[in-house]
Amino acid sequence: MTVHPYIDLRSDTVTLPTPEMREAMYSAEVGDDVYGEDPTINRLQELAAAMTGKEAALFVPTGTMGNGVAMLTHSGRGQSVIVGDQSHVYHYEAGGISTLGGSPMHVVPTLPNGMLDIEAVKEGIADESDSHEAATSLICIENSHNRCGGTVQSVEEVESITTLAHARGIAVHMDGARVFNAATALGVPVSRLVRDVDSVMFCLSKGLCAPVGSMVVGSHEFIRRAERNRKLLGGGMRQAGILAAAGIVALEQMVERLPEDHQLCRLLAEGIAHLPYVDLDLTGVSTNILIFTLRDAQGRFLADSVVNDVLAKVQEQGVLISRMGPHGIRAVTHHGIGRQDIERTIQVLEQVLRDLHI
Ligand code: TLP
Repeated sequence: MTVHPYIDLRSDTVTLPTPEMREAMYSAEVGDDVYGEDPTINRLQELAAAMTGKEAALFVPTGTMGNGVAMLTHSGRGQSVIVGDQSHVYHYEAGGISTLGGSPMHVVPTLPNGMLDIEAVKEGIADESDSHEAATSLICIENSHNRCGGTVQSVEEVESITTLAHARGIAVHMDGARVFNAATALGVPVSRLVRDVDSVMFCLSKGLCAPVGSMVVGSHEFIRRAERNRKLLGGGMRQAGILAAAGIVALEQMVERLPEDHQLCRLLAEGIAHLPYVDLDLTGVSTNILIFTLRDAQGRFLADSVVNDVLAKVQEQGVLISRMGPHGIRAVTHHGIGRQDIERTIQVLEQVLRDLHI
């Protein structure tokens, strides 16, 4: 097993498969999944559908492919998709649905908790009757919200989007890469949180520690069509039950420990909130992602070069944190991080920031 010399808070994507996962992978029963004959993938898909309360599920290699497959399935060429200006699908998926499917993205502001600005969504909805406009086919939401700092939108907030969308005949897709973190923080079953959305993508390979894999869930009909789009993108794998076996362990064993990650993230936030230059909103810290900025006494963001220098000095002391967005610094807690790692991180940040002279 790889032992990382650093306290690695760059992302929960760095998590390693657990011994139970490796066991399950070793003994997984497999078959050709393009023929639908991999029993382990079939079992994972049934489990994912049951846990999210949806009819069917599809195993895909990555979250990016899962979002792509879902969006291609909902939206045709020349139909537009409403996305948030801070969303992962907009920032980090190489142009996503616009590149893949010829669907323009209509970008609306994101509120601090990751919720789309509902008035902007209402104004952004275009219909078929005006030939100037690309008619809206889909609204994408993200929960928990990565670039907003792992923030969570409530059941009611999700419903306010789905009610609006469905009244206009528009589908809603949730990028739920960390939807189990969101549901855990809200204290609701994940099936309740996603009940009214038409599709969800969630990742097995982040806080849930599987080495590879994401799921797309939705209706039978939706998943049937999504399978073709997965094939189009080259995601039809063969004896990938080896990977799905780890995914089953992820869903059966790793969801219940997510509160530990959330508590440690909170501990980190509280431990650094009072440090010089640190600007962070403790009220928004509800899952495993912490985003903060560095500002001077006048409230101005510290220069890029200074922020990079801080991260380099922190790294010299054995702690990896990363940048997110124009000014944000991101730290993500996960299975590989314990209380002592967080205490050490607070110590290191304190020392580096107290020694900073600008
Ligand atoms: N997020 C990664 C980076 O791409 C930023 C990370 O380190 O957090 N949706 C959301 C909300 C995500 O955070 C990510 C990955 C994805 C989709 C894509 O998943 P993968 O990396 O499996 O393609």
